[in-house]
Amino acid sequence: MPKKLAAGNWKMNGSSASAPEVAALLPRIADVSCQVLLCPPATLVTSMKNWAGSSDLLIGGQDCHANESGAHTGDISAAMLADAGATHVILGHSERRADHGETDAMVKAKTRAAHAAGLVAIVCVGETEAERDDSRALDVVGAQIAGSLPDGVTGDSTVIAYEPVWAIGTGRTPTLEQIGEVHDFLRDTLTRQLGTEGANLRLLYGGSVKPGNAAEIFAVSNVDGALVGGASLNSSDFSGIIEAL
Ligand code: G2H
Repeated sequence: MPKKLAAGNWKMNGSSASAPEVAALLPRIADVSCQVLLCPPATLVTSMKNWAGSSDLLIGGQDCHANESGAHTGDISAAMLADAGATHVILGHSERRADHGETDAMVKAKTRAAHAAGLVAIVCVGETEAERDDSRALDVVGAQIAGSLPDGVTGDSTVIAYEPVWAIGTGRTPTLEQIGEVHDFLRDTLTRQLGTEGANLRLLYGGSVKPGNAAEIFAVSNVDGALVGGASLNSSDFSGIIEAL
């Protein structure tokens, strides 16, 4: 199993004025045993790489195009992210699926492109509130996993983030039992499909993770880290989460 992972998703936030916030994070992550990753907007990937200096802070993108290059105005490729200093990319976040109509097939193509560029793909899955109320959470994430992962996935190349859509940015989190049920299901499914590599894939929980709930979430079986949105924008909140991992 690769190291546990604390990943921050800055979404559409941050600017050159964010440098001091990143600088404040660096001493807090100097001695932690997990990997720490920040995914700023693409405009900040290279700057953040420079702000990280010789620290262990990893930098990632929030999306990439499935093609390597070409006539795709406004898009960026996985190779461009790697060239800018990224080692990871978030793919299939529910905000991309909702705002840009991303399907499982599109996420699969993007994941393949990320792997080809040497990036670790963080593939997001999660049910809506209506799907959970309808007792379909496991069916939905199972179908997303089946449709979004290309052949050849390994524990080093891919991370799965379970993010129930109704918990994202809302301050609401599932019960620990609900998180455990989905993560155990994901582990069983992936191990059945991929053998040892499925057992080695890191499973992150995402959705309103805060310093106050991180420790209890990280104690749930098969939770190997977190994908953190709002709380990753503040170095003190994010380091509080990292220190709980
Ligand atoms: C879920 C999460 C980060 P937040 O989107 O990906 O955001 O922690 O703000 O709920």
